[in-house]
Amino acid sequence: MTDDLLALKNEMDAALAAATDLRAWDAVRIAVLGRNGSLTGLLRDLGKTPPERRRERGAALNELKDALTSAIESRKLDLEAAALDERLAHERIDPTLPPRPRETGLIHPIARTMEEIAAIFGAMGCSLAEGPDVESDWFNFGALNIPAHHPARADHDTFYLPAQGNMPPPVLRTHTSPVQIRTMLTQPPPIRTIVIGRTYRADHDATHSPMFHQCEGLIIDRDLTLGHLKGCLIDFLRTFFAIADLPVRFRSSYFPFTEPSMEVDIGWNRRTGELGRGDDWLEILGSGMVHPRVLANCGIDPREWQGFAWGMGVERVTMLKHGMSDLRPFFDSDLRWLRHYGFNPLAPTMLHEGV
Ligand code: 2U9
Repeated sequence: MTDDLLALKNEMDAALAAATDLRAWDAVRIAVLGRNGSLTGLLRDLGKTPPERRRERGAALNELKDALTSAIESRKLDLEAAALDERLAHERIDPTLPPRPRETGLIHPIARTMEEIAAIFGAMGCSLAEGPDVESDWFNFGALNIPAHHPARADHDTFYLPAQGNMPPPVLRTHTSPVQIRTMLTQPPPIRTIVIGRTYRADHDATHSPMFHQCEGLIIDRDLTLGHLKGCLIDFLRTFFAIADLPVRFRSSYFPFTEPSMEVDIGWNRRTGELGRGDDWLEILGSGMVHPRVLANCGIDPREWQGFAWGMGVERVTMLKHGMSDLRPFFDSDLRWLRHYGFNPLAPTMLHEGV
């Protein structure tokens, strides 16, 4: 090896010995073998060597390159081993710590449905509103065009609370509609909102619970038509049940707070319970154009603004989606049932796919 190559070898050996961590080691490697490294430069200049000395010079350079490469690699192994020794010397295992518990928590089917409904209508631009469970007679009934003695009151199996003074007794809300009344009173239109929450009716059997959950939506805008209502609900139902061609039927109905009103059915097979196929129809939600008197009750001019609204039972759509026949286990806290029907919080769902 010529003097200049020997000098380079010595210089690099010294630099490698001085490099006491992997960062410094990498700097040496780049200074020698990198694109602008000293050895790379010498190899590049080989062409300038007189032809009679080129072969000898080339062989010497290759020999140097092999020596440098193996010195660099072996220094890396030493430094890695030293780093590991250093870490192990400081790491301690504490045998007194308890074992990590297995993650066993599951999402309740009602909670999962509420998340899914919120995600779907959220993607359509709806915000999520909340309100109190105890409501005045006016918010629960009067503002919704259900005055005292209206026959619709009899359908609600209302829980009344003790009256105060001359006021009508407060009630446990029989539907989530009073939250929409509150929203209209506090927000100027246009409005796109949904409410998902607890509601109460004095009724208890396999398909009714005195406390159940409703989801209601309210859209207020100019020039709204039944076509907007239909498109919105068809899109929702097909996404929620994950059936792209789910048959949806709108059937004329009556609610005091909407005019016209429609119940919404989906296609299914009554015998097998399969949704989306078969010649039978299953009622799934109620809907309609917001009654002009309800808008006026909230200070919204019905000549300028229209609204459409819908409502559905969260337990009912959950039972249909997952083939459950009894509603009572939702509230029994039976761990065997919860383990069977609960959802793994970490499993990917349509919510993670951005609906
Ligand atoms: C405002 C105006 C109108 C909400 C609506 C229904 C039709 C309906 C039932 C479905 C099953 C209740 O859980 S259930 O028993 N709901 O059929 N709900 S339209 O209409 C509104 C709401 C708020 C201000």
